[in-house]
Amino acid sequence: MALLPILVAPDPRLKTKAKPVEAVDDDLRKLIDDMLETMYEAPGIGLAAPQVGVLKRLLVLDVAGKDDPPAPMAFINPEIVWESDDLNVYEEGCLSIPAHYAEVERPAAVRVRYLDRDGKRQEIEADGLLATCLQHEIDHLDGKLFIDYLSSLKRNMILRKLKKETQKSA
Ligand code: GNR
Ligand code: NI
Repeated sequence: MALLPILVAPDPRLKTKAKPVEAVDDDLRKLIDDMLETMYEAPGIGLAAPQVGVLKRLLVLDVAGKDDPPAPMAFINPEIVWESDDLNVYEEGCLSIPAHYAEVERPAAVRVRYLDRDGKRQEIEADGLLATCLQHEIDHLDGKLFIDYLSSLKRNMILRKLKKETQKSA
């Protein structure tokens, strides 16, 4: 197991569309385990491969409550095959946009087709936090961040601050 460095915006890799996973093999399962370890350590409830610089269509998440046992999940080549007409607003954060939060409106429920860590085809219908998190992570695979849903004024304010902080730590 290993912790992976998490990219922070603005990084061009976070704006790049990721490529489908070709083979669900031991190397991919090692990446999944490293991503889960990185997500738990951060801590976060989800992590997409592009956030650790791997431009593949892969994400992990765990939306279990604090007092519930861990429920790690991995989604390979996920596709939204249905979304509800009714919408939900969540206050979102992102490990690649540290210390900034904003309300984002998304479909309240989604149906997602994906491969599991054994390469088996699966479908899941999600609502609540899981639906929001899945959409947030699948957006990462398409080079999209939650700040892309905000006004350009708010987005640019956040990006300017992040740039300044990156310069300080460089
Ligand atoms: O840890 C995270 N929390 C979160 C809260 C609301 C909506 C989405 C998320 S995902 C985020 C981790 C992350 O950046 N995943 O890409
Ligand atoms: Ni994120």
